[in-house]
Amino acid sequence: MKPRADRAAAPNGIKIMSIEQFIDNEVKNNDVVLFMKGTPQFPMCGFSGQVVQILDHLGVAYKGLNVLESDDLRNGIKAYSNWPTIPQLYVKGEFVGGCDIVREMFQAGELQDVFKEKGVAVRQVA
Ligand SMILES: N[C@@H](CCC(=O)N[C@@H](CS)C(=O)NCC(=O)O)C(=O)O
Repeated sequence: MKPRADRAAAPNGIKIMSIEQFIDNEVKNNDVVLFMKGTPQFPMCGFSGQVVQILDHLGVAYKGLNVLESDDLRNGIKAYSNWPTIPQLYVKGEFVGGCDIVREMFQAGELQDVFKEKGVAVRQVA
């Protein structure tokens, strides 16, 4: 773990955001968030890449967060969701699932329904 010089230097009363708070902010302030390995432009794992392909195919705007950049984020999102693996898809603050769930929902047309029900714009409802 990196030394937390920022924490030591923080004046009294100023709280450094915990990883849980960071994740909470991200999933509540962005309609669609994908916790993934790599980036939407350059996925670093086939499972993350599959979810990227599905979201891109549907034309959904989403924020990708790369867990490979932070062990805190990698472990934090597993604890936050109580789900052991990456990728993890959140829609409007709710955990949808990992790669297998997202793929199966997409194939059944259920993922498209989730976006529709939650008012998230999709370019194409296949
Ligand atoms: N069956 C999983 C596949 C994803 C998976 O197995 N991810 C592994 C390898 S990328 C993982 O996150 N392992 C824990 C880790 O790397 O921190 C799903 O549906 O999402």
